Amino acid sequence: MSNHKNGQTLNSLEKLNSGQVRHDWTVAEIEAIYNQPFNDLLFAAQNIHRQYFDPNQVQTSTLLSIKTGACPEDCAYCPQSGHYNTGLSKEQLMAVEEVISKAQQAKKNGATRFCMGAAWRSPREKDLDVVLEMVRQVKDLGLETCVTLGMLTDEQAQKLGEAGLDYYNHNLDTSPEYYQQIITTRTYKNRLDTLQNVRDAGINVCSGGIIGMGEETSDRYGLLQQLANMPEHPQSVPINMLVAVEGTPLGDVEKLDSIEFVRMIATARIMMPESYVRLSAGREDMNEETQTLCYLAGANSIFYGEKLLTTANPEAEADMLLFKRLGIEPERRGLDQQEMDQEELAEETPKVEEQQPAKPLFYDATKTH
Ligand code: SAM
Ligand code: DTB
Ligand code: SF4
Repeated sequence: MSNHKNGQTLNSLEKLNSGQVRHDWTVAEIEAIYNQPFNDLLFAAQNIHRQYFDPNQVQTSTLLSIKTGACPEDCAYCPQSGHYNTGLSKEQLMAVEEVISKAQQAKKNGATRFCMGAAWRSPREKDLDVVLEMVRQVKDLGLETCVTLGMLTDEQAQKLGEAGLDYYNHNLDTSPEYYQQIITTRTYKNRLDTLQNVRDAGINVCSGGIIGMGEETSDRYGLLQQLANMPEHPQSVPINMLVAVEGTPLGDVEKLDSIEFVRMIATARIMMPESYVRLSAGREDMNEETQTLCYLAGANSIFYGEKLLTTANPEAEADMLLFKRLGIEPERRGLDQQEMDQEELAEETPKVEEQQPAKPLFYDATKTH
């Protein structure tokens, strides 16, 4: 039996768990969803997930850091901030050809989206021109494109939209209240303005946050409230578990309880039923059972490939092996129709060796060899 004390509580929780697309969530409602008994929470999240998505498909994105380190911002979690000494070697903006060759590799490994990240406060015009070319050429490979470049002006967002960018990643990271403890070099409002510019340019929004930064649970509710009460839910919601990097102010923060992480995923799924919820950074430190619970809780997107931006991610092979054990298929939606047709044809056409007469299953002792 669940611990619902009376019919009233049950009814209101049932309503909250119903999978309605809403933009007026209160903190009390989010708290009630997040803290309900774990089995009830996962059941509700999985139910909603099934109303909106194929429960056995997960979208796969590969990340590449196209410009690494020496960032002027002071984000307390980030190994790339120039304010902290994390021993990271800095790299200038990569050449277009190099990025394209990495994208081709990612596609060969089965990713459908290629995300390019730059350690900038905001892009300079001449750098943006190079990124625009990367976006065009990655798109030409038949991959979905995503970039994360820091703050954008209206004009910069428009240019990215015109280049055909599919997603822009810009995280709110935490609640407005906890934000000041994490970043002082730009405001929460700056972030919301960039997201507005991205939306206005017709680009899909990828926005989420990080948990395990020493925040209160109320900060997690606050983050979810900000995300879900936007005029449109972000099409993609990355939930990162802090990767604690030595040398950053959060380098020795206490590790988050994995059940709390799963609760966060499930609550995001319930509040933003149409959005892809991405099980993002932190998987390297998560066992397979926790990741499995995240999929059950409605996570349906991952970063795929052995590296995030500067830190480790599980090997692609290990992810595929877990998918196989779980009967999960990588989503193919990001591919263009022609490629999906080709894949289908390849599946339908038996390979030459499959057309040979079947070998006898047993050794036939009546025959002389
Ligand atoms: N500089 C750009 C910006 O901050 O918007 C783009 C790159 S930045 C690395 C992208 C996101 O990565 C951050 O907003 C943060 O949410 C996430 N991130 C960075 N370091 C992380 C860490 N150590 N653990 C988890 N997530 C992290
Ligand atoms: C997001 O939400 N997580 C990704 C991506 N968006 C750009 C980045 C994770 C970075 C983890 C630390 C690192 O590898 O540097
Ligand atoms: Fe710079 Fe982005 Fe890292 Fe902040 S999160 S320090 S803006 S690279």
